[in-house]
Amino acid sequence: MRVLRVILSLTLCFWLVSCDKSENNQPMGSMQTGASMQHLSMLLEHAISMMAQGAELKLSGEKHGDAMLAQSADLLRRAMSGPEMAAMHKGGQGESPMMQHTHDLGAAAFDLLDMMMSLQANQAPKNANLLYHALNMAAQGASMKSLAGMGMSKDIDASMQEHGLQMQQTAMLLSKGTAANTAYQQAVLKVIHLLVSDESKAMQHMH
Ligand SMILES: [Cu+2]
Repeated sequence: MRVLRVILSLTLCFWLVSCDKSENNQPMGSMQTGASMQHLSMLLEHAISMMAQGAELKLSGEKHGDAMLAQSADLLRRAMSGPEMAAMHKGGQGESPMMQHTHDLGAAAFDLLDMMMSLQANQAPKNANLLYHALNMAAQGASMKSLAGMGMSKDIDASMQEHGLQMQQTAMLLSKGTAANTAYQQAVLKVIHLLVSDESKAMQHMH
């Protein structure tokens, strides 16, 4: 993250200097791309959090659960195949570890969402409530970390980062205590694991 911050500030310096001379015609400069990536991650993480809550409501027979799952699908599509993602791939960022991780997470989330959409209220998977709680915690923790990673507020960022990490550790602890016998349980656990092994880990492979 520190490296990212240095890169971002260098990019900002360069941008401020070059702005005097010419207009910046590139809609997706590298500073903007970094911010877009964090924003897309947050959208993705929010969609996953909604999925967890939607599936839980659906299993308890609430119609609103279906609406939440449908909205999650819209958000997932918006994040994963919107114009920002297309621009980043066009700009040559499709191969970055962070991008690959984001696509792994997106694909796992789509798989799980498919299964959630075909759930019936009377066939709750075992440990469903605990799994949804862990999934929600992992997603919200990741989201707090994504926001902290944008570096907009120094002191709060540190607290957000720390609490986000705590939530994810608890999510892992909870998910370790649940069985992974069915395809459904495995799909939930896969998303939790991908959320917890987030892009900051993927970034470490770069240096
Ligand atoms: Cu991508």
